[in-house]
Amino acid sequence: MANIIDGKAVSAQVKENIKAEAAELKAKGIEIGLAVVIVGDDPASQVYVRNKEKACEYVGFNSYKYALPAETTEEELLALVDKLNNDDNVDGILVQLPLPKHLDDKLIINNIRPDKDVDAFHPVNVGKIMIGDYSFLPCTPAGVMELIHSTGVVVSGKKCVVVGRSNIVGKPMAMLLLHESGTVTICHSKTQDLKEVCSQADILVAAVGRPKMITADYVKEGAVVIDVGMDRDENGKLCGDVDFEDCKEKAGYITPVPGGVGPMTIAMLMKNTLTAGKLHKGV
Ligand code: BQF
Repeated sequence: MANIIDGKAVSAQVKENIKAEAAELKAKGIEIGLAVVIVGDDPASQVYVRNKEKACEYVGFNSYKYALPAETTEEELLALVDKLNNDDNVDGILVQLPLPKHLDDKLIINNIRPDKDVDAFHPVNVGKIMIGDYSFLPCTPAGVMELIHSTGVVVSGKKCVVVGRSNIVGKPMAMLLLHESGTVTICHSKTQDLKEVCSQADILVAAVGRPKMITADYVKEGAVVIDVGMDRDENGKLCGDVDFEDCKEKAGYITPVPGGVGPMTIAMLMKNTLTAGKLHKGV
């Protein structure tokens, strides 16, 4: 039976440290603020935004929620982003993705001030990640790294396989593993012999968005298996990209869904917001 990586516990520890630091800053009169913008009424996005607000409240940040109707125009959204860019109470700006189809994610992100871009999606921050010179790490890959560290398994020299090549998870994930000297393979829908490639991995990160596609035959005995998926199974129940029940005996360490990567994403957002706040306030 693998060790189950408790993302809730690891994230609680991260948030505890941030809470202590936020309290110290508050004693010096410095408050940290995160603006969260949500457009439309996608139910999953609403849950995620709620999680972010709750985390802010827990660690002692001010959170400013902007819930805009689905019909919001590009001009209106850009005007809000501009206002937040220039608001000294706002250290971090997060525009919840995906946006409704008539709004261009890329255009909106490009207009967020890079030093307030706590998701690290702005091209300036993406570029900084490539060269290993960053203030913000993208929240989900950063959370995955923390979970890997929590196992005590060292990345250096290990075979790492990332399944999925999105700009939000797969690509930056591969880069962070590379920064720690992993030997990294990125797999995707055109990869041949995917099972064979995955089953060589000492560290396997699944971020494809296909429910339970990673079964035990994709997993090397004793591997670290990290599941970034937020999928629904045939009964509409939340599950990951990894078939947890099938893999849990073979893996050395494995994350559950829920309670694995998800809580870490939120904790890393709080970490980035603290970093942004300290930068802005010259701490
Ligand atoms: C948990 C996200 C896909 C697309 C856009 C805790 C979250 C999820 C799960 C959460 C996610 C996923 C977020 C759990 C934020 C992670 O207990 O397992 C927290 O709120 N997430 C997002 O903002 O946008 C997404 C996944």
